[in-house]
Amino acid sequence: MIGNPATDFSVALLGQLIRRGVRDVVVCPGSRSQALALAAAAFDSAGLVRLTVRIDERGAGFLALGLAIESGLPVVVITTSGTAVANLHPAVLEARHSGVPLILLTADRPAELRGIGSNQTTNQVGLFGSAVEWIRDVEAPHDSGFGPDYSAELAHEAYSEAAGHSGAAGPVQLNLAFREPLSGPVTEVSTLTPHEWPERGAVVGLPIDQAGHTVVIAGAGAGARAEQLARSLGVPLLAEASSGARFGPNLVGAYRALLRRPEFGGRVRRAIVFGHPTLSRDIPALLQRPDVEVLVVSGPGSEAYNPGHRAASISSAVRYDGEPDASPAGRAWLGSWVHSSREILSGEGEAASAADRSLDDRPGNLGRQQLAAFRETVTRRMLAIAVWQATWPHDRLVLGASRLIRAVDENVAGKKISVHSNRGLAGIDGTVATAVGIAVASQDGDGQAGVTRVLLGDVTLLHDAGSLLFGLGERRPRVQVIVGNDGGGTIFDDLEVAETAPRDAFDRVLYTPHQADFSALAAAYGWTYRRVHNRGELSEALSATDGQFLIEVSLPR
Ligand SMILES: Cc1ncc(C[n+]2csc(CCOP(=O)(O)OP(=O)(O)O)c2C)c(N)n1
Ligand SMILES: [Mg+2]
Repeated sequence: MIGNPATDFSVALLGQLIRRGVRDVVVCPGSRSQALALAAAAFDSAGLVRLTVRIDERGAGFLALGLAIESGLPVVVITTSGTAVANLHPAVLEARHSGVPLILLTADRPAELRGIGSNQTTNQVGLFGSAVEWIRDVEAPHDSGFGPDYSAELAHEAYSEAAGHSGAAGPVQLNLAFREPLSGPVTEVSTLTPHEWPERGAVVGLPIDQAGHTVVIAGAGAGARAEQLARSLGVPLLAEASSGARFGPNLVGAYRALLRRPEFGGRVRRAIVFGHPTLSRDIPALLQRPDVEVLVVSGPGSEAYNPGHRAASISSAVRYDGEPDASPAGRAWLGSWVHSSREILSGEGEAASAADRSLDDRPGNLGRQQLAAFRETVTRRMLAIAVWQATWPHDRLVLGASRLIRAVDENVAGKKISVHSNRGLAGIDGTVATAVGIAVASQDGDGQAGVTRVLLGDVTLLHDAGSLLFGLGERRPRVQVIVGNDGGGTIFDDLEVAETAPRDAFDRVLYTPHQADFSALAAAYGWTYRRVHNRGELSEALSATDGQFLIEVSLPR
């Protein structure tokens, strides 16, 4: 029996993508893409894929990004034609720069309807420019069909290009033309035998013979391998908060302060850099010094981090087969960094644990000191540490761009938790959506998962307010959005321009003040809302981990 060509092709293509490893499909509504969307719904009903539906393609793109970050697998996004496609662009750029695999299925008009002013029709091929790794413009499926192998070939190429089997992982686009009738009944979706990918070749390591005055630096995307290398070498680990390596005995959390001191930063002679460090000026300054040898271990993105083009080598992995540096000089080098860092970071942690003890003791005898700690007004530093301390390995933490991620990076101690921040391009867009994607992917399954917390600024939340929306019937993961509200974008207050520009103009075009009512926003989207003023209220709010929770903390400008 011959069915509808659009639907038959959509079922075949999605089936082949699922067979190759796709587990998540994100759909945005539209007419031209209906065959793909209905096929995705059928695979979801059959339990062969996890479908998430969003009305806004910009948020949907970031949600897909979050799903892919958490699952490590390419995620399919389906949109209709026209501006819908362009709305994916911010997430596509972030995915490109941070090496996250996305497969965009963008529906389009067939050839005869392009370039003649048809409704909702633009040039979708090349729309993303160099931001997509790979693109195919596929003609509309027709009655005589594409032949049995065509969808398999397309799916195979798209999946392996996105997953980075022969280069960097990242976004790919299949621009798919559809001719009317745009869909028919989905007659059958069946279980497909999983495709076996060949083992990927072992990466050649870079030999590191001796450690002398070496540091390991971990930026975004570095992961646990940076921590492991620092430990094998017996050298200090300078790890950013969202590097995935902010833990272990060699951690130097207060790396910024120490890099500025001649007896620490001044004595570094070799730096091994993992991932993409973006949170301080001290690291790029170190890497550009002529007396520092720089070895770069490239991250998942397409561009290796190489400030000043000074890297002596860029490799995809480092292997060290020797023992940690146990010489007195080597141990003193490591010990002095770790010890001084712990000293710098210790103060706030003690105050927080005093307040936590007082929470546990209520309503019994609160010590005076504990009560005072409990009532202390929340500061940026306190907020950063409290959110970090409330987060455990089964939870997820997402940090928005701007001041709060820096407050976290400057103040938190080591802890082996999953922390993510979109540092590919450090946009303030899509933060809520990315976190919801991470929450959905981390909480589906064994029931062990905790809560996903998002710590962000007020402007960053307002930028992605639409992503607070869950349609009826969509999964509602446990999420806490914690917004530090200082009335606008205060990161710019630290720039030189804050001193030189006229105050009114500066405020209007950089600070961008607002009086948005976050409690009304939460109510509009069906989130629980709580405003907290002091440390005690904050720690109580952070421990309520069910449902969708918006916690607002007022911060001084
Ligand atoms: C998409 C995008 N637009 C603009 C910027 C520039 N930008 C960086 S931080 C910021 C303000 C953030 O304000 P808020 O979220 O309130 O954080 P705060 O600085 O106040 O802590 C802006 C506009 C950006 N990074 N990304
Ligand atoms: Mg702000």
